[in-house]
Amino acid sequence: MRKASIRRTCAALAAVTSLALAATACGGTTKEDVKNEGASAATGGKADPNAELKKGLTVGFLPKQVNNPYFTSADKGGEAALKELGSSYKEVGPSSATDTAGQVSYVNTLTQQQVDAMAVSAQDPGALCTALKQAMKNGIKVVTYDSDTTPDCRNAFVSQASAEDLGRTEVQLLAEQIDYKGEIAVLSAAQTATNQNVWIDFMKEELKDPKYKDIKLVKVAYGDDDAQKSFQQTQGLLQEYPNLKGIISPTTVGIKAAAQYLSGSKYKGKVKLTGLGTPNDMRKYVKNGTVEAFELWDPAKLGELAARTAVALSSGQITGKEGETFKAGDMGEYTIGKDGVISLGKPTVFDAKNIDQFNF
Ligand code: RAM
Repeated sequence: MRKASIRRTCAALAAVTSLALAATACGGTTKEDVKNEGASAATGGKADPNAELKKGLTVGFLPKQVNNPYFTSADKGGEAALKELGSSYKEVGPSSATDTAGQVSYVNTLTQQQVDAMAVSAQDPGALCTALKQAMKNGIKVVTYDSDTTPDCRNAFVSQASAEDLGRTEVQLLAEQIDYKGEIAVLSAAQTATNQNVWIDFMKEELKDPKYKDIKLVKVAYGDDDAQKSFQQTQGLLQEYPNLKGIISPTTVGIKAAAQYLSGSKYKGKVKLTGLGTPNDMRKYVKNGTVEAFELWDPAKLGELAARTAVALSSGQITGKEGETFKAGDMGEYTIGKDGVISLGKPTVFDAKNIDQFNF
């Protein structure tokens, strides 16, 4: 076995046992070695923009939820990019968006399997951090995509768009539809979801503008990215707030379930709904007058960029530091921003005029 691979095996052991035990079991690998390797993984060493892209890598995708069509599209984008780059793809993950312990054990599994990199959408950043740090100590590159952790728990975050833009524009879309007046609610995903929580904070910021003085956010409800729970939460919102004028649902599962409820109720077309949805899920509700406009990015492109970032990190082209640049194939050149964030670009607003041009 080559030295690097011995080190990786022993470091993987450290992920599942304790560092001290791994150091003993691995003889030549001391606690200090593991610590040093971890430190350079976390800070990333020095980037070589001209380094050749490595082939034959294995990149594990760990979405928030495997049976969510949004992640199916995203991860397929990652899979296609890895195939093109001559590397392997695997996907593991929980079927519920509130199985935080499950996500942690999937991180540990990928670490034990000694993947070269992992792309993770965090259900709960607090719960995942220790396991991700352990993965990085083992030399595994960690990319978060879709839903971030804190910057110290990953090498880079591939963000769908600016969180601020997403939060503010969802409020703007709804405000126009309700003539800047009335009670509104948010139907979110899981209470711990980093992405939804950041967007909701920016929604609240946007609502502070005096032009929204007649709009009142009455409740943030959580449907946990579960279709049935999201449907029931929508029903509950209308019962609790009979004067509700609009709902923002910043989750593809939530907005679809809310549209389904509204379209079969007396509120259809009267209570406005916007947020983040896929054109294929929402087409029917745009055509039947339940929904006027909503937005999203292309999830497959997000997955592709996560895969390309993982390979660039594993190849040493980037380390995750602000200002580093890399070529993401046909997607063009990306520059790493503050806190290791790489932003996909601007989201698209979908309405009756353009929705038929999109198929995802
Ligand atoms: C759901 C998930 C995902 C989010 C999209 C908009 O599929 O909560 O994290 O980015 O909606």
